[in-house]
Amino acid sequence: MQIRRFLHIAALLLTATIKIAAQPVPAVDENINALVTFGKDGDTAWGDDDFIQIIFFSIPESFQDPIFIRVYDPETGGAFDEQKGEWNTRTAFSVFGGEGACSNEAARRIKRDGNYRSGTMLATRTFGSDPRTDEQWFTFGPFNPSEGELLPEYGGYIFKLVVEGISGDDGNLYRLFLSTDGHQNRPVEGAFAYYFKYKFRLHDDTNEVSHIYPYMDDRVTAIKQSNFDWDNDGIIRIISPSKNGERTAVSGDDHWVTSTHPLTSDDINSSLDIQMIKNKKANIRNNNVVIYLENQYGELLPFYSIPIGGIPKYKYNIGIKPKAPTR
Ligand SMILES: [Ca+2]
Ligand SMILES: [Ca+2]
Ligand SMILES: [Ca+2]
Ligand SMILES: [Ca+2]
Repeated sequence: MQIRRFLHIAALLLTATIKIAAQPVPAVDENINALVTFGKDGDTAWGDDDFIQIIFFSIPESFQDPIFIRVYDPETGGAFDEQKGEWNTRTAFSVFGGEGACSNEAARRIKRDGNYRSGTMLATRTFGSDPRTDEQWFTFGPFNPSEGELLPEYGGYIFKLVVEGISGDDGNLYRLFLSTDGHQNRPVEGAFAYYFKYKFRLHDDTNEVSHIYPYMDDRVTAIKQSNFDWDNDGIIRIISPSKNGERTAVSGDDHWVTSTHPLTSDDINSSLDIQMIKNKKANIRNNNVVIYLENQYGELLPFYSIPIGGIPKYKYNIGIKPKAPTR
């Protein structure tokens, strides 16, 4: 990564994180109900393409107290989860730090066929169906921030949580929280999460709009978005300084679609607001989906739990035509 790009993102992160401490995943601004990972014998038509989810947490270098990674409803059974036949799913949650946790490219690829469990494993635990953790928080840690991988371009010390459905065919729904406390959710000031491929459950309520916030650095001239198993549930649109709701392609059942969207210089050095608006009439429930974004070089773009630079708004007034792309 170029130094200039680095410094820019670091500066923006700093600005964005002074006021906001946003460590729940899904994030508050995303308005997403839950993350989801199916057991590896799951049917991809239920919305998980590879039964693995990878989430990164970034802790500022200045933060020196222990941190905890907390998981809500880590088990698969009882409430909150998606049953197929008998509950028979086992999910491994593993926390990684140290060299290579994020810098190893295999951890940041769409295809999880390399060493995505790179770095040093700091903790791991496998959950089946378990009433003791049903609708309860389970805590990993404490971890010393310096056990993470120091990557200033990603904002500090990086921890990686790998969630793998190691057996069974049910859907494990869960939420995460990066905390300073092992018993309750207390945000780590200045920390945030990021992810390159995101798997989650859309709301059942058709009035809810979910969001993701990828950051556009100064190398991006176009984005290619890909989504999986959207079940044609409404529309996905892009809000940015130059885009007032440009629609992306939306997938149907059990397949990927992609669409490419050129950006203008107005969109650079800010986040996009990618909005997911459900079909009001179809009333699709239990809709699990996967989404990722690449730049024009095919490099994955992270989504951030804090919209870096704030939530973008279209900047032109009605009747004024956006200028043509200049890049
Ligand atoms: Ca089952
Ligand atoms: Ca449960
Ligand atoms: Ca669960
Ligand atoms: Ca789906």
